[in-house]
Amino acid sequence: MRRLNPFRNIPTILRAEEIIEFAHNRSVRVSMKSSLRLSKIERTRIREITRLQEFTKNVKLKLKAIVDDFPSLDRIHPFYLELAEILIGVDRLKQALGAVHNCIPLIDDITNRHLEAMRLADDFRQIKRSRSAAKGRIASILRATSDNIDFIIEAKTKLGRLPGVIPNSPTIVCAGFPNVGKSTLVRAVSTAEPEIAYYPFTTRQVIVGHLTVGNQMVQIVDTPGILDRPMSKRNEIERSAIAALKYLANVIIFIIDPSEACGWTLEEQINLYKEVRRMFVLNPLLVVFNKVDITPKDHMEAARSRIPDAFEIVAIDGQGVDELLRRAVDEVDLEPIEESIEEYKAGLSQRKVQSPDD
Ligand SMILES: Nc1nc2c(ncn2[C@@H]2O[C@H](COP(=O)(O)OP(=O)(O)OP(=O)(O)O)[C@@H](O)[C@H]2O)c(=O)[nH]1
Ligand SMILES: [Mg+2]
Repeated sequence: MRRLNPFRNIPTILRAEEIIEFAHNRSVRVSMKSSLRLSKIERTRIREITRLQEFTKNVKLKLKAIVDDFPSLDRIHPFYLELAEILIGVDRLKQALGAVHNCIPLIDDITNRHLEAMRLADDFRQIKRSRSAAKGRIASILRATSDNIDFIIEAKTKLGRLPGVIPNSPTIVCAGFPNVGKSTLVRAVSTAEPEIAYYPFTTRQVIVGHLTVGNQMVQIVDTPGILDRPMSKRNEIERSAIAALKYLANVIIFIIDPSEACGWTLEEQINLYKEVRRMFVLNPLLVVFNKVDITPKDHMEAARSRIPDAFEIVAIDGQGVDELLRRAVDEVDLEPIEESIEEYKAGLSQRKVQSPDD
């Protein structure tokens, strides 16, 4: 099954100075059979022209690789596009890729003009000066765009750390305030190994795990805690949790800690629950009271009176968890997934029919 983080396998990107050095090393290494019948100036001309061509070829190769190896932002899964927007800024990224791409015709132009001068020169020092001037000007172009290259490298590093999601796999997303036990639940039931700690904001990015419920393979997503505040005030970590809810969730498990050991009141948590409910009206959403093992009786009663149909679990020892997961899987609307499998199969057999090899 294909796991999909389109940014994970981008090959190494060289920085501006590294490209200059790489291309320079390649260009001075070109060896030529020198014919004794040629005059010194002609031998110099051929050697210097070849060196400049080799230098340009390698610079262009590396610049083209930066642009071509970067996943097309217009075609990636919306979850990754949104994360790219949150973590990097899609417009700035497109602008950086465009700027790198635009260096190529400038470099061609400089190379062609200097090659022409080298072909016409009648002094070997002049030929060498032209070659060196061309390399200098190309290096300046690269240095002028080094901020863009550095930005693309930073984007590759940040986005490469995102989890791989399996598209079309039924997906449960766990959300709630910080410190309520989201990671404890996800870690207990799936392959994911998020860090768990007694303080808030432990989970700082979306984490994906897998589990089987009955005979159904399910993806479960742990998210960073969200605070009850306006969207415009939310930081990039909270906004990545919202992106997971928006683009990955077939079912949302909203966890509330009625013991308030998490550090937030029941009231604050219920406000956030209501907001999430409003934002994702169409998603099935299961409310869960976690930490019922340490919740005082009066708190428990208060919580039950506010949300009577909430599940009650103890994520640290698994109490109530199986039932919760079974319900979550029941809530996943599997129909669209079956449809997309059928579509995929139909596409395959069509391609087979069309294939000239068959
Ligand atoms: N008593 C009790 N403690 C729990 C339970 N579930 C989680 N905890 C504790 O609550 C604390 C927070 O748990 P996490 O799983 O890290 O919480 P989180 O919601 O992922 O927190 P962030 O990543 O910061 O948003 C840890 O000390 C857990 O051991 C539970 O059912 N009972
Ligand atoms: Mg966590």
